[in-house]
Amino acid sequence: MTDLLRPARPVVMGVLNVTPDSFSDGGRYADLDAAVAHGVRLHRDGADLIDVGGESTRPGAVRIDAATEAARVLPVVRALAAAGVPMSIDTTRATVAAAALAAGAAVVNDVSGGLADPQMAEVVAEAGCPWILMHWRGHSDRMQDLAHYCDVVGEVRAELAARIDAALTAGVAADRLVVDPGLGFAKRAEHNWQLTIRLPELLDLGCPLLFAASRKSYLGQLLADPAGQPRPVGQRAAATTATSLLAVAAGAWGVRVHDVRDTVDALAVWQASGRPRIVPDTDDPPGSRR
Ligand code: PMM
Repeated sequence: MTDLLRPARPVVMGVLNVTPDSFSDGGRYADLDAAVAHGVRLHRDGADLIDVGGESTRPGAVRIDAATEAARVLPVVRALAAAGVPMSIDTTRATVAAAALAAGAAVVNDVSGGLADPQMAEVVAEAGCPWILMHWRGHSDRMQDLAHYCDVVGEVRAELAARIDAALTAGVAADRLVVDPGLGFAKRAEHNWQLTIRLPELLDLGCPLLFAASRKSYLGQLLADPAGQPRPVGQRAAATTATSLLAVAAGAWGVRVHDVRDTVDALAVWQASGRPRIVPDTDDPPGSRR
């Protein structure tokens, strides 16, 4: 999987939630055939990885047990593996990750950055697979109470650095790690925008960075109607593509999106135009904020 972490072009992860209650696609792919067909479609649209998740992480979501989560994701992972579709498993549980890796997933996408389950590092170290460490402060039922920062970028950066150190201490190889600022997870809209604007400060942690803004509520707020009603979830694709492109142009390794085709098309335009970079608006020399 070395190529995946050093790709010739930005990586696109397509979201496949096999949950009844995810904020954007909850309930649509709870049926096995529908889930597999959607995963195959996203792969054909150009997704490098299909991110299969069985537990909703929308704000306020109540946890399900590990057996329920495994029963949702494993048949889908098996079927997509048989169809030759590369996958990540979106889970915070070591048992689910291990079973999904055995069933054909290639990457662990852990929204808790290894905090929710102390066994996760061991599973990843043994598998030798890439591990996406997202910035996280607590489970979804209470995460919005944890959205308090003096300097959101500095604090997210420091907390991600601690997760990188913990992973290395547990024996995970440095070249297996990907970081993610965790947009919307214990973050309000202003926090998400700060993390977007100051992405280079997270990039100089030295790991590939995944940016996952797709259809999130801060984009709905940005596009609210004159009465203040947020733009509905299904009508946030253009804003998602724009923010994904900004992140890639700033140096992100990859993006996690629902609307794969739009994203792949936008990245093709960016590549054809010479991959223009966004220069951060700062006088600090690279690495000086470590
Ligand atoms: N967001 C969601 C789920 N999984 N994984 C990573 N690495 N980063 C994220 O921001 C992230 C994630 C929640 O969104 P969804 O309901 O659309 O899957």
